Amino acid sequence: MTMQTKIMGVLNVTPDSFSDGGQHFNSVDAIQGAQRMIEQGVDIIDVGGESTRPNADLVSVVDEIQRIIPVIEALIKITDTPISIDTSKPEVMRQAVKAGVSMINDVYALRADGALKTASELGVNICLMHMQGSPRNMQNNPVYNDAVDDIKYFFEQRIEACIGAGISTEKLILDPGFGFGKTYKHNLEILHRFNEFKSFGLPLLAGLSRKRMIAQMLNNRETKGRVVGSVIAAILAIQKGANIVRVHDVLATKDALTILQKVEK
Ligand code: YH5
Repeated sequence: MTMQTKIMGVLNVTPDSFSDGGQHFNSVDAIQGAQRMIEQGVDIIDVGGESTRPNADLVSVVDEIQRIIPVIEALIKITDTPISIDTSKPEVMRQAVKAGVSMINDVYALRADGALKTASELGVNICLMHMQGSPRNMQNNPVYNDAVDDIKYFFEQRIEACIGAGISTEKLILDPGFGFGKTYKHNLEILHRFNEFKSFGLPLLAGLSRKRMIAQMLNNRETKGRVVGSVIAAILAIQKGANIVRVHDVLATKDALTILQKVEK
């Protein structure tokens, strides 16, 4: 059960305010970061050019493509490690798949105009993440009837939309989207009941790494002190059925997973 668990490493390709040329130094850092993750045994590299943190600035399609495509092209040359693209924009999906990525990781779950059709045409794997609201407003009083049931209803709707667009369910991965339009209480409930998302028979992805809910569980620890909390949260999600964990700290998570697998076989 835990044998097939995969570690997805987060590779942010966002502007470096200290570099004058912007793009160049940025790509070098990103490629070095990816190389480090590869050495540490990452299974999937998740390349993202648009910050989806609350209140982050929106990035134009052109900017996002200019940021991520050179990095993807460089990675494809140096590794066979599967690469996913963290985007909601159809044109970015197209260019990224053309450059060699094998998975779309979409925090909007293909709700942007043209995204369903594009993803269907591209034929790659797709992670459908749940988010209530948009990154701009999602943390402003999120409300659910029952967070897990409401997210399951959302998954039903999105799976139906994908099937309607000609996407095979074999391509789909589901993710409840920790921190995306959820209070601390909602996030804890979703982790506690994570196994309920198994009912779809699809692979599950959990992204808990370094998120605020980890800090909140640890009495508002600063970002740098969230590694141990993030690793144990990833392991708990795996024990509750997560097949992929999206993490910043690949080596630490890999070590924890190795221990889990030795114990559970
Ligand atoms: C996710 O869960 N998350 S980007 C705030 C943080 C730390 C980390 C306040 N993309 C997910 O990682 N894709 C992101 O500290 C994602 N699932 C999937 N599939 C947000 C993030 C982060 C935000």
